[in-house]
Amino acid sequence: MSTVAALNARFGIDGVVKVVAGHGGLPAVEVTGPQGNGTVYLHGGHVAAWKPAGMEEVLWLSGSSAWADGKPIRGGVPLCFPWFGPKKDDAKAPAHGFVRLSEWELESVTQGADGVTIGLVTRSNAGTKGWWDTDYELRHIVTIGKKLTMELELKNVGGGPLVAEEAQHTYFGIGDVRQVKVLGLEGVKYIDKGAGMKEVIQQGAVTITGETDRIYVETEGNVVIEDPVKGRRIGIAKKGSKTTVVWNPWVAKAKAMPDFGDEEWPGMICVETCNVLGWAVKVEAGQSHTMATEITAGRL
Ligand code: TA6
Repeated sequence: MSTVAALNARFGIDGVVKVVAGHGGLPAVEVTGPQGNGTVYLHGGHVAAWKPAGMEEVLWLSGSSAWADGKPIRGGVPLCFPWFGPKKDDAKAPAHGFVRLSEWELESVTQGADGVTIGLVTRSNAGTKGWWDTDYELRHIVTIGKKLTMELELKNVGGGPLVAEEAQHTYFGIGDVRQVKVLGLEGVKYIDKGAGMKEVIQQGAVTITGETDRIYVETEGNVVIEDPVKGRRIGIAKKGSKTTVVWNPWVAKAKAMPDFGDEEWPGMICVETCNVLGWAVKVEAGQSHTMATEITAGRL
C-alpha cells in the first residue's frame, strides 16, 4: 500500500478529510468541511490553502513553486526554523532554516466544533544536528474551519537551553498590493531590511509602494489587511510572538526568484508571525514554547 493510501486509511474521515498525492506527488491532507476547506502538506508541515465557507481562497501560492523534497513551497505558510533568513555563521545553509524542506510526520487528524485539526511533527536527527546541534520536537497543529488556526509548538528535549528563531511566513492572496492597507502596526518600531536595517517608527497604516521587507518589533498586537480590490478584510491575531514581518518583493526581487512568477507580486503580501533577531525564543531543557496565529476573513 502506498504511503498516501496507508495515511488515508489511517487518518481519512469520509466526506471530510482525505490524504492525497498533491502537487509533485507530495502527500497532502485535504479538508472539505462545512466551515471551510484547506490543504496541508506533510512536506514542511506546510499549510498550502485555506478557504472559509462563503469566501474565496485566502492564501497565495505561486504558479512557479517547486514541489519537491529539499525545496521550499513558494506560498501558503512556510515554517522558518531554527533561523530566519540566511544562517548568520554559514552562507551555505538553507535560508529560513531546514524544517520547511523535508517531510513531517502526520500525527493526528480530528474533527471538532471549530473544524478539522491536523497535527504534524518533526524531530531533531543526525541530519538536523549537522546544521544545529540541538534536540527538539516541533509540532504544527492546524485547525481548518471558519478560522485558520496554526500553533507552532517547540519542545526542548535536550539537556540544556535552546535559542531559536521561528516564523509562520504566511502568504496572503490579495487583489492589488498597491491598494492594500495593513492596520495595527501604527506607532510600532520596525527594522527596514531594504534600508540597511534602519530603525523606523511606523506612521499610520502600512502601504506598499515598492519592495518592502520590514521586521516590526516588540509587537504582540492583531493586524488587519484591508483589500479593496477583493472587498475583503483579513484578520491576523497571534500569541507567543514578539515580532511581525511585512514583505512584498515588488518587481526586481520577483524577477530574481525562479520559483516566483515575474508578474505575481501584485497579488500577494506576506504578514508573518515570528520571533526573530533579538526576539528569538529561549526554551529551557524539558520546556515548551508555542507561537500561534489565528486568521479570519470577512467582507470589507
Ligand atoms: O520574510 C521576508 C524574507 O525574509 C525576505 O527577505 C525574502 O527573502 C523572503 O523572506 C522569502 O525568503 P525565501 O527564502 O522563501 O525566498
